[in-house]
Amino acid sequence: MLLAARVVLSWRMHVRPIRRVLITVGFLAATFSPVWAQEWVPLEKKEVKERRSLLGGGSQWLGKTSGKPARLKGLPEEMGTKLSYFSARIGGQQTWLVIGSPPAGSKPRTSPRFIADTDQDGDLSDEKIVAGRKKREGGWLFGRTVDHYGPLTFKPADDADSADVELTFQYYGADGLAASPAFERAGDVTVDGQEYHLILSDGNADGRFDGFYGPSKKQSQEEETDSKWTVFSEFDAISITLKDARPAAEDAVIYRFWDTPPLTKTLRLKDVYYHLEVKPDGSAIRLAKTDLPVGTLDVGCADAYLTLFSECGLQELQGSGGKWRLPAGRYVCWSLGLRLTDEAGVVWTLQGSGDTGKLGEIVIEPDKTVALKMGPPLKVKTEARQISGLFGRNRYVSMGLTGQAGESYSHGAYKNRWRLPPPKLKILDESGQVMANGQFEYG
Ligand SMILES: [Ca+2]
Ligand SMILES: [Ca+2]
Repeated sequence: MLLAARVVLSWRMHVRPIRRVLITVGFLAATFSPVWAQEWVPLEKKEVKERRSLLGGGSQWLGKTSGKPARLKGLPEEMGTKLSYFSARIGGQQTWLVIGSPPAGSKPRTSPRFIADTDQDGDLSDEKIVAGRKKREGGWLFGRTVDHYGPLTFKPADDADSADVELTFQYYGADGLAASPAFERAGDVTVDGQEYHLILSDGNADGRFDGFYGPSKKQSQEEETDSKWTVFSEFDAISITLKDARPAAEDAVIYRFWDTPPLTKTLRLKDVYYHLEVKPDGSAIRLAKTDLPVGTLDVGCADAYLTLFSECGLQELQGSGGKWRLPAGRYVCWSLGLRLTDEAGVVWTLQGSGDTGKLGEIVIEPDKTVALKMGPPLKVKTEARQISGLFGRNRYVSMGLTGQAGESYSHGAYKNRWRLPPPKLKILDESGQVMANGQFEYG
């Protein structure tokens, strides 16, 4: 008995120093965790030579303004008489840009002249006219030739401390004008033994690189993909690819959906989340492994697929019985649909057609399950309209498919990659006799 007590006592005396050593080792490990998680990785300023896609790399699409804006003055006469006016948000200020005619007597394929209010004072008499050059974009087969201008540096006349915003412009004729960052920040970062190539773009044209994306109510309520897209020009963008991967390699782009998704505070690489810190001038980035509180989204439909955006980046969800573990936070649904592979290996797809219903905005809470049933049974809603035309009165029947969460689907299913012919329509009388036959058309 005495011996046992002595043994216990001596063990206790030993365990204390051991614990102290363990605590010290733990503290050291926390201080000297892997270099990639702690060190700032420098990013070099690089000229954007070729835009990867039409709206990639943080380009802003600028719509034409009808007529001359009242507040704009000092337009040089050499700009010609055929003028198109555009406005862009540069450094948070509305800024005017004008496309004119090509110089008089110039060769047929000469770019029209361009002028921009680079000091943002509403006066163009203090600005230089810019000559453009023709540039091929998007390859020879599917690409097109655009008029390219810049780089031009924008800085407000009344704020000498604000950051320079350097942009190039691409004129697509009647289709409009795009403003793109002239420079980006690029570098390589090694995470868990894998080297990645990383590019930051000043997507919201304010001369800074730390404009992180946050899902907005406005974006979740937009039904059209184009309108959802415009929200992204309010934030900066990031591109992350496996270093030295062949461009065609499928897994080279981390986010397959887009080559330049919006910059988010957290990023997922190989199912591990990393917190991102960016120097405002884009000169360095720091990644640190992070544990996020997670919850569950359950859409109660094994064939569903969803593309969601949150502060943790893009989530492309499919499989696992329609149940996914996600970091807690607010998500905006970008697109959805149903996909099923039959016994013959044929993939059937029914794409969502814009209205995401209750799935438009999803809030995931830690350790909780959000149940939002989507998919079948689908409700078919037909709407008949009578339109009087030249050849008498016609009845038009439109059809909509709605799932359990109120999400709408396009009524043409895809068999593998091919869209099937639109469904047929029969109008029956009370006794089941066919009164009329019709065929839906995609519109
Ligand atoms: Ca000016
Ligand atoms: Ca920015």
